Amino acid sequence: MTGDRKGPSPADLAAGNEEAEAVLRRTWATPSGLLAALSTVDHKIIGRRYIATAFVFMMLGGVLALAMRIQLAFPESRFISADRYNEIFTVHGSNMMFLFAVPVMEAMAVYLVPLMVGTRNIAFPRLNAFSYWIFLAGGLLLWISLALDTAPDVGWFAYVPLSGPQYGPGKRADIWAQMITFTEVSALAVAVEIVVTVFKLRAPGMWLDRIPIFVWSMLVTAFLVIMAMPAIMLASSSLILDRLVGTQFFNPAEGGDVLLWQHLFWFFGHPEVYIIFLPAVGMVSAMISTFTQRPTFGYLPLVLAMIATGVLAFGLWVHHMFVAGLPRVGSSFFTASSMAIAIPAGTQIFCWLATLWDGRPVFKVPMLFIIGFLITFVIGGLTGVMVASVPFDTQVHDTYFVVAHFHYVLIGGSVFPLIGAIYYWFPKMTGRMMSERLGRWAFGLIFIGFHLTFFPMHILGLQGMPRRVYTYPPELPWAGLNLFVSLSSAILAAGFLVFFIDVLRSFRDGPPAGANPWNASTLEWAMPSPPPPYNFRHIPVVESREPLWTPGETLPVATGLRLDRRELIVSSVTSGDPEARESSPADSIWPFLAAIATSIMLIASIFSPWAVIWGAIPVAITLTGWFWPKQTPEDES
Ligand code: HEM
Ligand SMILES: [Cu+2]
Repeated sequence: MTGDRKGPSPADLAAGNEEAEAVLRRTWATPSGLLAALSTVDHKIIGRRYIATAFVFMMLGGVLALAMRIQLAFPESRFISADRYNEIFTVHGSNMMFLFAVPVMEAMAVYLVPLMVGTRNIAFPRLNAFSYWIFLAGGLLLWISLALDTAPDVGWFAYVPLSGPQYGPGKRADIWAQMITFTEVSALAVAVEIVVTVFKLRAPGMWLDRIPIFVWSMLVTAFLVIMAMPAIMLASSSLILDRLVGTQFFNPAEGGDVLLWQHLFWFFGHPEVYIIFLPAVGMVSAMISTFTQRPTFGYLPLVLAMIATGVLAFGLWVHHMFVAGLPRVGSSFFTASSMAIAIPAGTQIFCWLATLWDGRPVFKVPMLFIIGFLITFVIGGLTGVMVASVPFDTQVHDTYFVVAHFHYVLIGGSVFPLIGAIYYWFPKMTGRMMSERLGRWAFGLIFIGFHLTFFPMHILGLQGMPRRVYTYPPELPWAGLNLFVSLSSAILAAGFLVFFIDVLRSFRDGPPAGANPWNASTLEWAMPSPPPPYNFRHIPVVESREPLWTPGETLPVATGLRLDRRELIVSSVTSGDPEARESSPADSIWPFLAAIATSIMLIASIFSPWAVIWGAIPVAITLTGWFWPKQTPEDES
């Protein structure tokens, strides 16, 4: 009841009363100041932070890549020692996969999904804050260990027995394994938030077949995270136990099994590729639709293809283990399923081409990156079909051919769409446009630099150059191409530099964007840019797949949510019909403190198993603070 209360009511807000809007703003806003910044649970602030942090890690990982390329430019180079090289490629790979690619996709979802489904905050906003801090702590752990020269040196898949107690002395492998725990806790938390946000917080009228394709892609991704990540956590925890308390999970001499590691790792590691790729599918669909001003062709086939990709992704992890000596029949099955994944991929590409064909594409910067994506990803897919065949894989296993292949897929399949997506959504996130001109430069340098860097690696691989070598003798015919590759990587780096400069510049000096600068169709463009703290003045009512393209009328809305407390509409899973109102938690410092307590426990348990026991005490205290009922309006329900 609001009638007996002083101050403006929801009806005043509907009538356009400014005081009512001010109350709503105050209810949702994060005050200024450090404590408030650490306490905020606004998904937009956390999402932006998350994206920025992931890009900082990407830049640092890129610096390591350049260091490797400097070392490999000439035979018998002495720039980096063998030991240090092992650390560098391990940190580069682990960082790119666990601290950049997966987190950045989830961070985009943290920012965009609540806006796209028409709600005021993500589900479980305090968990969301916690997941960011845990991610940050895990990233710092890895990078500080590199600075202290105790970084992991066993490769991003940390195979046992190399990473086991016998061959991996010191704390390097433990740091790797614990970094995994940090990033997986964070990834799982976000995945759960996304699933619940999409299922329960959709705007009235957003039936399942009106959900934007990007939101579908993040929903499928979230399920992949929930199913794949526990496998790697199991693996890394078993590894820590083997190393710290002398269990023998991976020691065949005591009844353990080395291959167990590979199965657990790749049961996660292959779906991981799709955890990175599926969000990109969603981004590409959104951008193609906007820049052709057409609904994406084939909504249903696209959604089904994403689900099929998600299911198939769990059926092909063994293609990473063809040379591990598994039974033949098994290998044939996994070859077939690896090739079958080309079917949903083909469906997606067909739908995009049909949309382009039907519309009049405008080639703004995001579209350039989509073209780069299509070309690069198709080449990576072709070499993927090649390495899925056992005889060919046996030949090129652990050579630079594989390094070329996976960079084509990872960078082509996700970094290109992602950079396009940053150009596309930057106006929404900051209220300012990025530069078309610098964007074209960035694209040109990145695209050309990328292909000149990675294409020759296929040839190096066929010439027999193994991966993970820190140098090579001058007699071998690898020197010329390696120098060429290293020089080209400078072009690639220059492209990323232009991109970063454009981002920093546009923050301050970019031209104002307005609410919907690209005339896009989905709900995130319905409010001013950047969005106000409460996202939507009134919760929109969705009547079609392209709510902003309905001609001639303003968006229908649902009114009546309270202004003086953080209320959301909770809707039914399938139809998006409103079912209840729920209040969304207020800002709180406890998720931050809980993340610190959890980090101390996880890091200390690298050194002593007892840390799990005493470290649980501060965790319990902070969680108690987090969940303590405070009788504020937000905690009433
Ligand atoms: C920015 C340009 C990049 C360059 C020049 C580059 C270069 C390299 C090089 C030289 C290696 C070592 C190969 C070896 O010795 O075996 C490597 C490994 C790797 N890179 Fe990149 N890379 C780049 C970006 C990325 C990105 C964006 C990702 C992921 C999203 C990525 C993922 C990996 C992985 C997983 C490894 C394997 C590490 C290992 O063997 O443990 N790289 N990269
Ligand atoms: Cu795979």
